[in-house]
Amino acid sequence: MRNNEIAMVGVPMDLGADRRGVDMGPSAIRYASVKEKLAGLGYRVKDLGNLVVPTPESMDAGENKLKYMREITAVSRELAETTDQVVQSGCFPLILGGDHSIAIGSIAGVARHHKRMGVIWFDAHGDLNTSKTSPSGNIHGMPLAISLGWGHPDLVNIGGVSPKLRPEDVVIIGARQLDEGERTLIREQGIHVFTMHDIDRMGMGPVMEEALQIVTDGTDGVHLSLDLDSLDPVDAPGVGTPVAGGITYRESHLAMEILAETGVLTSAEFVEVNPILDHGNRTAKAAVALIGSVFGEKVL
Ligand code: 6HN
Ligand code: MN
Ligand code: MN
Ligand code: MN
Repeated sequence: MRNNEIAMVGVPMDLGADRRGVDMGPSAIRYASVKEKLAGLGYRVKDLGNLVVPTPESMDAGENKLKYMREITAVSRELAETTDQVVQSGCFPLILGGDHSIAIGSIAGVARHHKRMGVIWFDAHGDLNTSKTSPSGNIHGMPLAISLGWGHPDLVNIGGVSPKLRPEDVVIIGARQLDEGERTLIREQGIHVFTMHDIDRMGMGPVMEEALQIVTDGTDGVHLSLDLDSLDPVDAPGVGTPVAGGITYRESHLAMEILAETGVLTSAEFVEVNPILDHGNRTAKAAVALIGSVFGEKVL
């Protein structure tokens, strides 16, 4: 990052998920004062505004196994160009979602600047489905698989080369709801997953230490993709696919604080904030607090 500069881009995407409202995530995060938070930490923040995403009601979902693939492909291409340019300009890309399908584009763009990139994926889910294994046909359940090169050619080839990531460079943290096909893939490909069970047993500190070792081993950049549904629904109720028994408020902050201390991150996104399902913008506030921690906010 040059001169402590962050470029923020909102992606009001809800075509990848079943429930409307996540398109308002970027607004809710801005309303929760993300820019002020970062400015207070000494960063210069450029808000690039939102990308344009078509409205689902104005379109046909298309193929049932890959809903809105055409539109998601178009937005992902644009987002890949945007994150690519942000990195080129020397700024740190901070992407605000939007449903998790936006990770396809953000990763495609930033990956151009790395020979090998690690990814830390906080999520209740695996997001490792393909059209063959998906129970829903929703593309927000597929972005990690797509970045690893598994999925429809139009999606995996966004931004040029595929795959963007290697399985051994990816860590999923907070998983507690995986589909059968995802479990098979995780086993076959040896993807590192720290489930809630692992977090309970080991504690978040040791989990993060192991995770960091994995994503930095042989890589030259690390992307953080944080789905707010990785947190417990008590602390982040405003998400489309909540799953009980998640990461606590403090555990999530500890994880971000450890990331801040190591300084390895080269890009980040915060996704799946759904203000319609939220209570008093609590989830967007949690996202902004986490953004503060990952950019170095300290108590003392
Ligand atoms: N997310 N595994 C389920 C599916 O439909 O593929 C849920 C996916 C949720 C995706 O929360 O980003
Ligand atoms: Mn997700
Ligand atoms: Mn999720
Ligand atoms: Mn490795």
